[in-house]
Amino acid sequence: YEDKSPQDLLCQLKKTNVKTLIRSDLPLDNYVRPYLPRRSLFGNKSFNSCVIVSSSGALHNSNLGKFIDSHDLVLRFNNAPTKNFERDVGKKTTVRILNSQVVTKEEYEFLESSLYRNITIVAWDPSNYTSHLLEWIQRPEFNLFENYIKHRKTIEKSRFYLVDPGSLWNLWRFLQSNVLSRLRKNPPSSGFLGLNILLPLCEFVDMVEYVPSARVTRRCHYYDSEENAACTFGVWHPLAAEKLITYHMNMVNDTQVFQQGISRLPGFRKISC
Ligand code: NCC
Repeated sequence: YEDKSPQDLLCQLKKTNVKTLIRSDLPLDNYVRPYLPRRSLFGNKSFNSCVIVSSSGALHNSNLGKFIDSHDLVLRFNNAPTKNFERDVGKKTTVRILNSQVVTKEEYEFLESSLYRNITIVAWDPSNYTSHLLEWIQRPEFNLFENYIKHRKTIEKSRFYLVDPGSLWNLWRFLQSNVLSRLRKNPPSSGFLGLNILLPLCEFVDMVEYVPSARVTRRCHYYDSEENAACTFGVWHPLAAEKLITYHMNMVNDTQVFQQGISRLPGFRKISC
C-alpha cells in the first residue's frame, strides 16, 4: 500500500481496462458469439458531460432532476425508475447497467418492460476469481445468455453489451491495492463499474449520492421505502472502499460533495499520465 495522489489513482485506473465483449473475443463455434456486437460500447464516440445516478435513498427529496437531465449522457442502474421521481432523479436515460439478476429473474420482466428499450444496456455477471471467459459462459452465476440472445434477436435496434467478467476482477484488484483493509473477493458494485465504463468516454463524470452526502439515510433506494444501511455502505460489494477512493479522486469541493451530493471525476482524456 502506498499513499497515492488523485492523479496517481486516476492513472492507475486508466490502465485498469474495463471492456465489453465483442464477437472476436469468442471462438467461432461459441453459441453466444453471433449475437455479440462487432464493436465495443460506444466505439470511439465521446461525450462532454456524463452523470451517474446512484439508486440511493438519499436522492429522495434531493431536487437534482434538472441537474441530472442537463448532462449529455445519463447512466442509471437496474430497475431504478424515473416515472414519478422526475423532480429528484430526472427523466433522461442513455445507459442502464444491469446485474444478471435483473436480466434473468421473472419479477423484473426484462424482455417486456419498457425500462429496457430504446437505451443502451450493459449487463454483468460475476465469474469465479480464477475462471476463464469460456468457463464463465458455461457456468455464469445467473444465466443471462438466454435473455441476452432473445433481446438481441427480437427487440428492434437492441443495443445490449456484456461486461468481460475479468474486468470486474481488474477493478477489484485496483481497489484492494489502494486500501489497507483486506477486501472479500466480491466484485465492485454496479456503481463503480459504471464509473469505469464512463471515464474513458466523457470529459467529466458527475456522480449523485454515490459518495453519501448529509442527506444520507438508512433508506436503501429512492424508489422504495426499504431500510437497509448496507445499501449505502456495503456488505457483499466492497462499497465503502469504492466510495472512499472515488471521493479521493473527486475534483470538486466538500460543499458540493457533502451538501449537494455531487462528486465529479475528470475523464481519462483529460488526465496525462
Ligand atoms: O441497489 P442497486 O445495487 O441496484 O443500486 C445501484 C447502485 O447504486 C449505488 N447505491 C445504491 C443504493 C445506495 N443506498 N447507495 C448507493 O451508492 C451503488 O453503487 C449500486 O451499485 C448492484 O450494484 O447491481 C445492486 O443491485 C441490487 C439488486 O440486485 C438490484 O437493485 C435489483 O433489484 C443488489 N441488491 C440485492 O441483491 C438485494 C445490491 O446488492 C447491488
